[in-house]
Amino acid sequence: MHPTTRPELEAFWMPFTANRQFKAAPRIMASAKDMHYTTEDGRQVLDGTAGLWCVNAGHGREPIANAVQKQVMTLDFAPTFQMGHPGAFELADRLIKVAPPGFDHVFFANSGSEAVDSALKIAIAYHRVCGQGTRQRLIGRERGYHGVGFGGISVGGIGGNRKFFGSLLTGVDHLPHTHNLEHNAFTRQQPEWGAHLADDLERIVALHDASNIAAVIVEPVAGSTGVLVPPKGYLQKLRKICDEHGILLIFDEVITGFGRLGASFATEYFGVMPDMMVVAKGITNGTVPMGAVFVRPGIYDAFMSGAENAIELFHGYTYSGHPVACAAALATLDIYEQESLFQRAHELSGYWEEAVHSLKGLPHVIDIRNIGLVAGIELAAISGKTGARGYDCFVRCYEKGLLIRNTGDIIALSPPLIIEKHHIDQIIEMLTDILKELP
Ligand code: PXG
Ligand code: PLP
Repeated sequence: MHPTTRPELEAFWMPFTANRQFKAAPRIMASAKDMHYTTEDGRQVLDGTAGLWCVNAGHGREPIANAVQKQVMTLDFAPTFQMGHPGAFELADRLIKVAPPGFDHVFFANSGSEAVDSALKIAIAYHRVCGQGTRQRLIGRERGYHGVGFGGISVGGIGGNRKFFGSLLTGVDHLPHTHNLEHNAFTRQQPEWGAHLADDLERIVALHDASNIAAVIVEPVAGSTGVLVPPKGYLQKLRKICDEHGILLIFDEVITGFGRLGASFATEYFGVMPDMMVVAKGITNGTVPMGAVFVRPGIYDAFMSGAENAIELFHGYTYSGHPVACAAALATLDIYEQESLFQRAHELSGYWEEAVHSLKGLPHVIDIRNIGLVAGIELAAISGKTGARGYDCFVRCYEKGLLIRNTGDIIALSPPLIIEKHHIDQIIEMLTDILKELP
């Protein structure tokens, strides 16, 4: 058993954490600035993951802190049900301008999970208000991560996130994932092989009939499951098949949004326009929780048809468009723009690619994938102990002064977009040393 050496840590039931193991040997961050965390025992840890893929402009940004402070003292809270406040309108308008052309309205939530559930509900309700109420089925993808709401885990494809939670939403089906080491190991950016996997959507449509399908939801680049870059032509095929059958296509850009790929959004990067785009994380630089759903013209309008005094969409959160989150988001968008951080990510992506691929040949490394300022490094699993090597690598990195993410035996790197080349070099040096000593 794990002795509790620090009883003050006991009450917090930690999310996605081995609680007993953690509480016996905690890793606790005390502060953060720019590219670094400082641990409670005063060590510097280089942030190779932008927190949890969210702190795209780096830590402790004063303009965001100032905007948050000012907002709390000006208007801490105002409902957005049947009333409003300036920030939510300003932010929605601003987001439409930041996003690739083609979206015209934004619905606010407080996390990626809530934004995903909002998008799925909007999709089903949209078909209903259009007189196609039989379109209720949702299609996700194996290995997909769409947060942890019942909607999100139902369309999600990570077994461990689903198996404890009963029968989930009914009427969900899944596309096959696109991960294939035999064909695509060590591919830089998009693999050549795998576009045909999108054709499986035709099989699913044949099985359920298009008249019963509301939407397809995918991460343009799957993040949480271990950085799976879409094969060339894959997203275009999904778009085409959805169009042919009147199915809405939802891109979950919770990770890929706000510059991660070296473009504003994956939608822009891949040149494929979904009907809805889900965002969170980088929208406020991780400072205050927020999520949002962008919709294409026609979706909002379809709801605006009944009596003028009737609520059109029976959905929303107490904190939808929270004033403090809106203030943080507006200040964050200013930083992205003033520092051209999406462009910066693009310019650094070549250096990043060379750097991460230099790990090829080191012990245990069976694949390296990259796009924008993201990389996935897949390690061979220890026989019978899947995930043990990845976790060991994570702990050793933390102890050496580098924060990485491990999903099983896959290491994900996604640094703040303010990263300098010398930080990239440091990440590679530390990882090289650790991979050499890793049993
Ligand atoms: N969609 C996607 C594509 C995500 O990556 C969510 C939805 C849910 O967002 P919230 O804000 O509800 O967590 C996410 C979140 C990891 C990791 O280690 C990834 C996420 C969250 C926590 C850890 O890869 N992604
Ligand atoms: N549970 C209860 C009892 C509530 O009154 C509310 C909101 O009023 C909720 C849950 C939902 O909370 P939220 O709007 O923050 O998602």
